[in-house]
Amino acid sequence: MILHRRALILGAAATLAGCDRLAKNATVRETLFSAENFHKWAQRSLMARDALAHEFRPDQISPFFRPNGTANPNTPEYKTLWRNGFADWRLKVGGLVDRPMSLSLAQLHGFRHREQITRHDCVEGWSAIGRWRGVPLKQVLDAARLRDGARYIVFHCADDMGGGKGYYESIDLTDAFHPQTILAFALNGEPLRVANGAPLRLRVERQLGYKQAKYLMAIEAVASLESVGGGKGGFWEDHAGYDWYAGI
Ligand SMILES: Nc1nc2c(c(=O)[nH]1)N[C@H]1C(S)=C(S)[C@@H](COP(=O)(O)O)O[C@H]1N2
Ligand SMILES: [Mo]
Repeated sequence: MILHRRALILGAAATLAGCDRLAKNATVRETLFSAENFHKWAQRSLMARDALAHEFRPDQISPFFRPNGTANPNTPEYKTLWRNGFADWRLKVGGLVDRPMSLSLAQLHGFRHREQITRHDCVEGWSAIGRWRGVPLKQVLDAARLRDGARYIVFHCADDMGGGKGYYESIDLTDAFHPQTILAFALNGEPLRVANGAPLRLRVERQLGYKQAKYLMAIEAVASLESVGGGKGGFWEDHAGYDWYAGI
């Protein structure tokens, strides 16, 4: 299903670019969905960036939301935060903003919430439907006042992916301000479990599983992705050549 939809997107891109045969080549495909080229392509294509992801009925919710990737960061810092029920956890909001912030969970709960029942699709070939509740990212960005030069939002996570470096991901402002893009603190009516990203994780519903950063510690507004990790905008983008734009 995912592959089929992605093939359709790819087909549309190829037609627009006028190079059907070339686009089937893996290198061209990677280049097409890198952060740099994605914008040019999206502008020329007919893709509606603001369309909503499908929302499901409560009876369609999966009985179990399978954890994937890191299921517990297990670092001394994270364990300390967890033991205290995340009372000392703070989400740092910084980079190209006029008002840097450090938000507690209680403060995040004070923003307007949104709830959505959506399907999570992992590239590894499994899906799960869950009811997410959280704060639209737009609200936090509006409170922090993005500066003119900001073009991407980067998410920094608590899990150590090797050498003390955490998982990280990024999205552009179109996705950052999308109504279904939320900083989620609850899944299926319960506070987020550690396995699913406690205390806070990103939901960016038009994209694949690896974009849904768990264990958020900081969000940063940047002008370019060059200085983020290896420069491709995300942990798996840098380490496994995954597309930066993982549209579904
Ligand atoms: N911090 C962090 N976020 C992450 C990952 C991870 O390993 N660390 N894995 C990603 C992948 S590949 C998927 S499919 C989803 C899994 O979310 P879940 O554990 O709630 O199922 O989280 C994504 N976000
Ligand atoms: Mo995934």
